[in-house]
Amino acid sequence: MSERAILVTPDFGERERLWGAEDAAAELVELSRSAGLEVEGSLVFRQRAPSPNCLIGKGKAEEVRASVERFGADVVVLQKDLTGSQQRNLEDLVGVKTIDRTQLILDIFAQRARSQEGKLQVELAQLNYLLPRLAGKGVLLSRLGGGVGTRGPGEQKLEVDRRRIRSRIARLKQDLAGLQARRLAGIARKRQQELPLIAIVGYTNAGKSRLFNALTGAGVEVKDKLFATLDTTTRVLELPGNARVFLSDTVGFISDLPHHLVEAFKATLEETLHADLLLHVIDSSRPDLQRLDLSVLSVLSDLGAGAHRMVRVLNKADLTPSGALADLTGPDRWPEAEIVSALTGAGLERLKTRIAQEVGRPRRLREYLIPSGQLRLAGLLYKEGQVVGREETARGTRLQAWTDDRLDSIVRSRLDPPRTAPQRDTP
Ligand SMILES: Nc1nc2c(ncn2[C@@H]2O[C@H](COP(=O)(O)OP(=O)(O)OP(=O)(O)O)[C@@H](O)[C@H]2O)c(=O)[nH]1
Ligand SMILES: [Mg+2]
Repeated sequence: MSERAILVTPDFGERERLWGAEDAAAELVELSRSAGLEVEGSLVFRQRAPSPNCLIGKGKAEEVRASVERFGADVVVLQKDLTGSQQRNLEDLVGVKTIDRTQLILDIFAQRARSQEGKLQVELAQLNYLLPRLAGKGVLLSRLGGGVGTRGPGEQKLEVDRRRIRSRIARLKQDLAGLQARRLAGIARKRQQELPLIAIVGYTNAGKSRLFNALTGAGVEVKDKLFATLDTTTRVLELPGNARVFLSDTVGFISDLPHHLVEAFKATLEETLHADLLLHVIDSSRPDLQRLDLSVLSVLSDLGAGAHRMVRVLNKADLTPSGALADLTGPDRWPEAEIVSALTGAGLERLKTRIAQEVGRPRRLREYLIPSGQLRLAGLLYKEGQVVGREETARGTRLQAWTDDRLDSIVRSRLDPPRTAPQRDTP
């Protein structure tokens, strides 16, 4: 029987946050369902500041307890991360097991991990999460029974002291390094075949695997759940004009991805780091796609793939009104984006042609210093190249952009106009 959950999203009015409490709460519902929980209720409330003692404050905790009792809930899920002591205090106040968003995501990963590498990576992330939270004699570790938030590297394995956890972490890192070496050798072999490597990236549930299957005929699992895919799959993709490339599908990203997971899954994302081109799949039907786009870019830059060449692919076009699609590909949004539906197959031939063009016309990352009087050149770089960095300096705007040789020579020729005024000899 699945566990019943009450979800709690406190809103501390953080100004720098990318998303509002309602979006955060909606995503927590999706995450909870993906973890196999039955969501009985979701509480969202404003609060001036986090309470150091139990994060949401005693009064709110009482309200949560009332909901827990009304619905006979087994677990409370907090949208914000808890410290070890906040978690214990809150559990005392609400009367049931309490977990935070990071634990929930770790739990989904633990449920889904199939490959040996995936399992080791999840265990590593879980132990790294647990380690600083071990207070005194492992209250956290003494929990028994299955269910979300208690699944883990195995309860017996957790019944050990910090030192043993540390040595387990060291061991896991070693084993993973071995697997990673093999993975790198695999990538090197692909390189020898001299086929470009194209990696599909994007927010979880954007339709990456479905697109991958539609393009390559592979049978990667597709699910309307978050984090359906945890492993990387690579296939050869035939393109128009007899070109061939490697295409890979991999784990999806999410806003505020727990950094332990990013660290642990670096090896799985190795294909992404070595890719010649990223296909950034976006669910065009989501109203908050701008935020998701920024989240993906931020994870990519955390990984060190922030400057990769990228084509945005607006997927699920069958669900999106054509007016909205036209806005998305308007001049001030993503004019270079491809519109597709992995479900109906619309746009896939165009996408393949585009991939063939991109890999047939190699671009390099170059730097340009555009004087303030020549900003039209910056516009050209934005339009025809791909600008990945911008910095205002005293001498003008410094842009880092992917350009092919043709665009590069156009920009450079206009940047350094030959002096028209003849040099006068000094008398
Ligand atoms: N209507 C529609 N649904 C789609 C389309 N592409 C994917 N989906 C659905 O969206 C859901 C997620 O698809 P996946 O391919 O598993 O998404 P993903 O990006 O691989 O997700 P993760 O592996 O969880 O990161 C599934 O229910 C798909 O059937 C599309 O073009 N149109
Ligand atoms: Mg997938």
